[in-house]
Amino acid sequence: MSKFYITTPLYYVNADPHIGHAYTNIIGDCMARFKRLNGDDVFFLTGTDEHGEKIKESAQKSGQDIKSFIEEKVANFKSLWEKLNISYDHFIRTTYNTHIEVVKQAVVKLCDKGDIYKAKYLGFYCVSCESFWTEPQIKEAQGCPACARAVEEVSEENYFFRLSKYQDWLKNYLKDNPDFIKPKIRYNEVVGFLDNNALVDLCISRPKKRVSWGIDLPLDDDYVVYVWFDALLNYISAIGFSFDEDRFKTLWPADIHFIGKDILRQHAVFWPIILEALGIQLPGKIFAHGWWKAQDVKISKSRGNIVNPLELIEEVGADSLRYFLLREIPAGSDGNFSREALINRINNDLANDLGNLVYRTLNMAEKYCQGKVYPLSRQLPTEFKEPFLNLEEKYSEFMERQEFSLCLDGIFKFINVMNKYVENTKPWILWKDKKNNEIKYFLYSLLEGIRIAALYLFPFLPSTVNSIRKQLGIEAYPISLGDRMWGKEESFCTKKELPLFPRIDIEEPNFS
Ligand code: ME8
Repeated sequence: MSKFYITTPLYYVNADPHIGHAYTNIIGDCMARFKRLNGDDVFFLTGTDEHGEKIKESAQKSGQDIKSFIEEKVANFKSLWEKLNISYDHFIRTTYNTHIEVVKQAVVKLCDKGDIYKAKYLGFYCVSCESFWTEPQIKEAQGCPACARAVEEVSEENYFFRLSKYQDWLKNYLKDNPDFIKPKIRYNEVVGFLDNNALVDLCISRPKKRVSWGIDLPLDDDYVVYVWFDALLNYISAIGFSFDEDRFKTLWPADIHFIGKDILRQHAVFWPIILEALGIQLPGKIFAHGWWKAQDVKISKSRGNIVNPLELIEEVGADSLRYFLLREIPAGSDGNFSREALINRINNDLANDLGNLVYRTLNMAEKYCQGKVYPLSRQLPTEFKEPFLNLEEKYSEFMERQEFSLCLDGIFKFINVMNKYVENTKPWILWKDKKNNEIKYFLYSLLEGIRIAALYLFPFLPSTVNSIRKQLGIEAYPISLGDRMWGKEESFCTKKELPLFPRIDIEEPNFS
């Protein structure tokens, strides 16, 4: 059993979570469940980023004091994760004392090493992205290069971290570790950036007279720590860095940081350099997924085009939403969210293909065998061979590469071959001709196929799979990828329930 440490970004608590936040945590959860299914010892971290100007401004606008504003938002994130079945192991908040201490220690250590200095900062700041930008960057993008909003001109004394000192080291590290950033397009983006630009040292402080909501900078009472320098350190503070060394040694390095492509620079440039400067091993992989858009515009609170995951869960259920987000686009690409596409996926794949297969198989098991299926032979039907063996070979590979959509494609090919098997076998004729052994073999093959397809589907549709396992009468033993071989289950005692996915009317209110 090997450990596997997964992280998501820490979301800003300036607003309630939207579909984009849900997406990253669903991806993280899918990976966590796959790894657990595989027998690995998973530690899955998520949490909230609670300092900085943007949060203070939002609290002020809401008329609440900052602490109760944040508590309310944190509760909303946690409640969404519960509704979406996000199986995180720990929820880190950047306002935890343990985290604050780790941030302060990191600043002191880097300062002692000579990697921090004080200088005048002349440049631009985007409050929405909490990011510093140079004049040429602002001129070229005509606003914030990340979000296109107006930026503030800043002229202030600040503390800087010597990012530039590590540029060659990072370039070499990336050349030696081509799988460090995924997908490839994002790796190329970072390598290209480092080849064509000189890194500017990172400003790691904000004067208290401008930004008071943050961690006190241990070097100077007039400053707080810049929110990104604070937040990135969560990945080590959450697992005990400097205060629970045994735990830290067991879990670090993180095996995969899931992020959106909007925060690639912070994770693929700042973070590795901070770790290197602190003498800490680098994480295994940074996976930057694409954006959900609405009519080609990135979904975000400030653009006013958010899609509320709670309303969708209410209407279609958590598993259907998880399925759609993981199936509709490859994780590295952008995609447009539309209610029509969501409903079509649910009706076609989940209600028609999967739901029908399970329902009619259990129906037949009850009608022809009173739910008790004991076959004479447990041979894999010839028709199943191709999709079944393909999954056996490729499933783990797809999952390890975060190719969730391809993986689902393979599982649904198998499901559809089973649906065809029902149509081609014509069991009602076997029944009429009293071919009991053939009927048992036919039903066993379907139930065994459903059992194995459900195993593969577990990371994507956890509640649905639990229901399928109950209906197959196999819920008592723990689910494990080790049980995916054909013929493992000797017989089935089924307990049919209602169809898994009722069809949804396309004419409901539009959420996009
Ligand atoms: O950046 N499509 O927090 P944040 C897909 N606090 N994913 C999206 C998305 C969209 N339209 N919109 C947001 C921060 N996301 C920092 C992170 S980590 C140490 C600090 C997801 O609340 C995606 O994962 O702005 C993106 O990277 C993240 O939310 C940004 O969340």
